Amino acid sequence: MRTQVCIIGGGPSGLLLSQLLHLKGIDNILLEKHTRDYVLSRIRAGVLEHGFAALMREAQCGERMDREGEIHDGFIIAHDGRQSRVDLHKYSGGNSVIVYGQTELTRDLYDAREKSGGQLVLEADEVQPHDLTSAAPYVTYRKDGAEHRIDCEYVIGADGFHGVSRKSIPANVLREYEKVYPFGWLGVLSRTKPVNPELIYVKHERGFALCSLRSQVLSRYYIQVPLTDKVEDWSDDAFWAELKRRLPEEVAARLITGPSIEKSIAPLRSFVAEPMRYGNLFLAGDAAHIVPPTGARGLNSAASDIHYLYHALLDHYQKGDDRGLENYSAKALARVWKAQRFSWWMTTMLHSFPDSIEYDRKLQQTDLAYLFSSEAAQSSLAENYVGLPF
Ligand code: RFL
Ligand code: PHB
Repeated sequence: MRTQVCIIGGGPSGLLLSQLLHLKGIDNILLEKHTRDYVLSRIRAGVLEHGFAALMREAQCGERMDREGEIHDGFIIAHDGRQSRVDLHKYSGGNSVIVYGQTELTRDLYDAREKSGGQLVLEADEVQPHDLTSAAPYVTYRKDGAEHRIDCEYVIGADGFHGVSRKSIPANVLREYEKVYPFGWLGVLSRTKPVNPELIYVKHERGFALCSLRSQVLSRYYIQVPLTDKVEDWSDDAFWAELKRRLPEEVAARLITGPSIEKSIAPLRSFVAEPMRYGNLFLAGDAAHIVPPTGARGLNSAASDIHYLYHALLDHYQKGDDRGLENYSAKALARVWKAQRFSWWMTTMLHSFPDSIEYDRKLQQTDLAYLFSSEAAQSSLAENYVGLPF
């Protein structure tokens, strides 16, 4: 098989790029290790920045997002016995975010790719890129017991944190930066009415908690847990009881609980791999960088990579201009590091750290006191949360 662009990974990054390129007549094949149902079963992001939403519309996949997604103009931070509202709209110059689940967005992208006859290979095993620094790279994989080969011009590594793409960059070229946090988030999805119309981020001495939602009948809640905890340790009743202990009393009193329809623990990690290009391989999304979910930046950072990569490939194929491809890594990383900084700051301000000293806890309190006493500080939070410009 031969194509212009071979995309490894059928998560939101790979699918979005595949669809955008397809609409501009750039031939591409996407290889995904798992089934579509498996990819859709992973409950992840819920908050989309407007730049991401714009890309979904450009990909002609924004219709259901615009119909069913909820526009949020602000969120609450509960801390030190208070509930303080961050007015995103006011402090970001009229912007907002859209609450629309990654599962639904990924479903929309799969539907669009399938409707337009996109070349998707699902359950592709042993995917391996080759000859990445030559002008004729290729990707091999196994499917139904047979070996296949795709010759292409560019390989896009959009295969997430555990993918094969980043691992194909030689160790003497790749530089990795990593920070592992000493806790994880236990998340529960339940078919219940959300406790609040807006998200509530909770800083509590027992640990962080988050009340989020997918729709008016579907809630998503998280609590900070030690890394040693296992999902099996947490019955639904234990989860709800612990969440209630961390919520402000009047919020806990109106919390509607129900059986969990998904429950999982995600460890919190910050990670960046540099450079994001090696020869004709370009990394995008979680394949190159991870943030703790506190700032809702992960999927949104993936979207900015796709924005840069899409325009770079368009310039290459339509105008013969390679400057975008040459600058891709530096440009993407500049924005990636800002998302890293913001996510680290939100995480540090709102979580309980097992090894913190009294001094650290005073600084956390002061960070929040300063935030809600300063319009400049709230503007800084708001412009990062709604998404810095691409
Ligand atoms: P994905 O979604 O991991 O997709 C990668 C795909 O590649 C496939 N794959 C392979 N395919 C072929 N060959 C191989 N060798 C392969 N290895 C892997 C995988 O099967 C998969 O389908 O990466 P992508 O597309 O870059 O998307 C990134 C986002 O998924 C991620 O950043 C977000 O989910 C992060 N995140 C959030 N981001 C936000 O912007 N806002 C949020 O509110 C938000 N909340 C979250 C989150 C992530 C969470 N977890 C569980 C990590 C909440 C949580 C709890
Ligand atoms: C979610 O709804 O899953 C979610 C929302 C906001 C975050 C992280 C996760 O910061």
